Amino acid sequence: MLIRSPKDWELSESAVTAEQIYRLRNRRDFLKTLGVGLAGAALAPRGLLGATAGFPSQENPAYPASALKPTAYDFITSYNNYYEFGTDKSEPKDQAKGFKTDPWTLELAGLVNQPAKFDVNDLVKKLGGLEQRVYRHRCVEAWSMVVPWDGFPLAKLVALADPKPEAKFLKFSTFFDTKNVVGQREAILDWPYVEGLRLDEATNELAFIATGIYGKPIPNQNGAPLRLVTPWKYGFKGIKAIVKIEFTAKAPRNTWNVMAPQEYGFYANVNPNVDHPRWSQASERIIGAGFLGGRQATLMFNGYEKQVAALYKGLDLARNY
Ligand SMILES: Nc1nc2c(c(=O)[nH]1)N[C@H]1C(S)=C(S)[C@@H](COP(=O)(O)O)O[C@H]1N2
Ligand SMILES: [Mo]
Repeated sequence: MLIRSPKDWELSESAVTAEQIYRLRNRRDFLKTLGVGLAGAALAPRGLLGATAGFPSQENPAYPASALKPTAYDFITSYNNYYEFGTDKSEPKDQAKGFKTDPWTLELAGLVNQPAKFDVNDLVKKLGGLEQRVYRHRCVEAWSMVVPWDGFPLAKLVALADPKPEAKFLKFSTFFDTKNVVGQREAILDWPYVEGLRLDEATNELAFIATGIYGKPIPNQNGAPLRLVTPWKYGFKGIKAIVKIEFTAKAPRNTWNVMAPQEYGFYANVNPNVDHPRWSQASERIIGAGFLGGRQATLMFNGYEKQVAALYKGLDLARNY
């Protein structure tokens, strides 16, 4: 995201049609349109999709599609930041295609009573399936989408690991695979991509691990098979293809903070009042809203102030960006 800013013409608006706009009430029709549906997801060849357990998911009525207008599937899955598979927004869709994300193992480690390794499909079953939540998604580059995620609360995973009293933070890591992932053969970022949360952020009700989008397994370019979603924070906190979560006593560094500490902090809370050193964060471009149409004011904590403001009481948000 240091390299170039997104351009309006990278995606043709003709890619969006009324039929592609997701309507939760017509979920079955929508899945039919996509040609997937339940059976499709279950029978998908291993390696082409992420983890397939847990579908269909249960709508969480606290985060319905009726409250926000979901961005069209084509935009969510073709306009991506995923530097392991290219630095251009259009590249991950093609370049991540052949990457094998099923089977996949997640490791829980560090200051926990239950260190473990889980197959992702087994883990989803163990956690009791998937729920669907429609969340805002705001990148630090000042663009936004609305994504219907399928997944499970991160708090469930934390409970499974059973952190020791000394555990205060979570450190998340993506794979490091120079054999299969061309982008990682070059020092574009400090690989592997890592991210962190405070333990109380990780157990906030909003913190979510996504294994799906629009009711089917999450595509590789969006972070299959497991990807962090923290909707009150800038998108770079949402680390993709997680292989390990380590519980620590001290705050871990996160990749973008390591790359450019003056520009990207540990917290990365969406804040229209604290500008990025090189651009304003007061408003955002709505992806898929049209060439002229789409800007809106950015909301404090991306509109989730009620759920998360208490986490940052007394913290100077201009210093702790
Ligand atoms: N492993 C990894 N995770 C990542 C990134 C990345 O380059 N590598 N990019 C981040 C950034 S900057 C954003 S905005 C989101 C984009 O998620 P999306 O492509 O699903 O919209 O993923 C985040 N997670
Ligand atoms: Mo981002």
